Amino acid sequence: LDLERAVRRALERGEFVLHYQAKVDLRNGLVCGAEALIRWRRENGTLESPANFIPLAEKSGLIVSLGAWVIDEACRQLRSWRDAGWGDLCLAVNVSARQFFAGDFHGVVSDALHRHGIPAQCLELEVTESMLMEDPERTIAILHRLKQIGVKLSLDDFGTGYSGFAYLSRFPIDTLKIDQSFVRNIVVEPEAAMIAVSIIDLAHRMRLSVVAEGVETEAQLGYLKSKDCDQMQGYFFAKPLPADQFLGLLQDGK
Ligand code: G
Ligand code: G
Ligand code: MN
Ligand code: NA
Repeated sequence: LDLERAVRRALERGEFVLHYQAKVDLRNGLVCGAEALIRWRRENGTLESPANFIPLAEKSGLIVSLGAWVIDEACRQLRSWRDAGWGDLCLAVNVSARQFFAGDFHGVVSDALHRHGIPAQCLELEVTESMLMEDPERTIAILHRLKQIGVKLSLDDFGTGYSGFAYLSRFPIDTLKIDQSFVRNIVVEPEAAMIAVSIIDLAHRMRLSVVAEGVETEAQLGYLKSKDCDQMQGYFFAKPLPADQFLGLLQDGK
């Protein structure tokens, strides 16, 4: 309960920040976007990982306002990068179940886009399979409303959830993100490689794009490229960075 109060106060005081992890287009090696990941800059200067407060924010319902802040802040940041000449950049934000199913999620998304003048296709919402399977029919309706706005939708941590092919084909999504657990072992475990390759193949047959997460080595990168994976994210290229350092990364790659 103390932590809950602290999170609420931190939101009022503006102690949350977003870091940005590059997404790289594997065809040309260029940064095509980033995933926004929240951090809590505490009074004593330490950066708190979301693993330590997102679950609590979900339980208490604070995730609804915290999540709305994340979407607004990501759009604000994207506006400033677009103004600086980076018009092709896309930003992805993570969405949690309680936030997704809360009354006016659709309104939160469209308001943030309008407030900052961001084309909808530049914003991507990352949802997880397990979250969508809580109530598939309601989920499909919400996903369709979000698609009407024009935002991109991706399935995060793909391969670790429960959705069968029947539902997968009914979710109006754009992208599958191969879970880190497969990517980590991709060049050492035939099973992990087989799963990753199957996900790439499945995505392409469904006309979806596919992103590998957690790429840490050149060997993993080479393997994914040889299997026609579209994009990658991971420490091999860049860790999640504060906004100014992410901009530096963009400028260096120019
Ligand atoms: O970078 P990492 O330690 O940032 O993230 C840990 C976990 O927190 C991941 O599962 C990630 O998806 C989640 N996470 C990071 N930022 C957000 C956010 O803004 N909203 C939600 N719901 N989850 C987030
Ligand atoms: O659940 P989601 O996929 O959104 O969470 C992303 C998490 O993965 C964040 O905690 C992020 O910091 C972390 N991450 C990103 N790239 C790598 C990587 O190359 N290796 C590892 N171990 N973690 C990563
Ligand atoms: Mn994610
Ligand atoms: Na993931």
